[in-house]
Amino acid sequence: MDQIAFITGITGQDGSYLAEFLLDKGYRVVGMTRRSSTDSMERIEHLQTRIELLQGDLLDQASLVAAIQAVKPTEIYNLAAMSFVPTSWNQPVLTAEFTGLGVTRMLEAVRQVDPAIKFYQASSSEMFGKVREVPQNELTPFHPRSPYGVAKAYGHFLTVNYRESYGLFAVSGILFNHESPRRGLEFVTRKVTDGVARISLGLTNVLRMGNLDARRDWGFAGDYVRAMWAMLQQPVACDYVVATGIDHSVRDVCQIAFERVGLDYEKYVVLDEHLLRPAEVDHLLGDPTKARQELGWQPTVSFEDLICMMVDADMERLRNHPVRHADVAFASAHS
Ligand code: NAP
Ligand code: F7E
Repeated sequence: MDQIAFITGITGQDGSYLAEFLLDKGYRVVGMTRRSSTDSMERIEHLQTRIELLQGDLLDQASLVAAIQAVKPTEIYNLAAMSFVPTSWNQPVLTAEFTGLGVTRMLEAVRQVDPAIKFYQASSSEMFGKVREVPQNELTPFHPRSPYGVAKAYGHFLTVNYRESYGLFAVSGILFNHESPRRGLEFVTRKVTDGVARISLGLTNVLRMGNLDARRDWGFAGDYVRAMWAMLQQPVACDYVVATGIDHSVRDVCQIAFERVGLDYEKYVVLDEHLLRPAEVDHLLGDPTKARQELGWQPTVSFEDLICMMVDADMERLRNHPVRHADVAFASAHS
């Protein structure tokens, strides 16, 4: 049978890498996009002749049912969400609608249209929040620390519940932070690599940052989409932690990124208290043993190589597209 993948959130970082990966595997790839007055196709422009796009919104049940009926997918990857943690405090209800209830709407649509469709839910290490143990694995209890984390925990349990209640092949991938040159400008790695490039090119001389001591387990997004696919190829549906098993601080990100262009981060990085969070997740470190053993999954890009890859890409972009400087300055001032 032909493999058909339906990806929500295809215009996002992970959606773009996943679409590339599945096209290379011979899938027909259909992505869901929401209506916008501006173009959000930047990350998938290079794939436009190879993928199909369909309009739909996680807030609109009928649009999800209609899309799944039209596409008849064999696999659904539910990547769409409001994914920026600080925004979830400013827009907690909308975050719950997109990131939490959106999962229910997708699962209900699957149940209604064809319960044989395999379903991947993009869950998050943010569910561990105030961690109960280090490192975190599939059995570690959750203690989310933001409306985003709470909404993701809801989506996770709902996915498990639909698997147990209705026998759906529904899996929850508990992914730790993963980054790339396509990462949104407001997330910390990309904010730093973009800021470093701007400082190196003489466009600014300061980088305002929040908590430099927070620690995360950062990997490369291109590696993580392989794990999503592998989960749907297992004989039995279950949940997996996907992580590198190595943690670093935000300070490490700064140090490596600035060193890449021959600069000392301490001369440019300034603490901005407005960037501290109402409740911080201090330390996330994943234990990817189950993914390694059952999925045969391993990361291929080291933390150092990831940050250097991102700095190099931002240097190249800002050298070649000076028109984007204004956008970048805006994003930095607001995240
Ligand atoms: P991202 O770059 O922020 O992309 C989010 C995607 O969701 C975009 O395509 C966005 O579309 C779409 N979207 C948002 N609201 C929508 C709605 N109401 N209806 C339809 N589409 C909507 O996120 P990402 O980094 O690729 O992450 C993918 C998923 O994995 C997310 O669910 C995220 O929460 C989760 N996750 C990410 C990480 C990570 O480290 N990256 C780790 C764990 C889990 P527009 O382009 O129109 O905005
Ligand atoms: O922050 C600290 C900040 O925004 C990482 C999302 O993909 O991963 C992501 O969530 C850390 C936090 O990612 C700044 O306080 C310091 O401790 O890059 P981030 P996140 O909140 O971990 C999880 C797994 C997801 O699921 C989410 O969707 O960095 N930090 N200074 C800063 N963070 C930002 N953004 N900006 C700063 O200036």
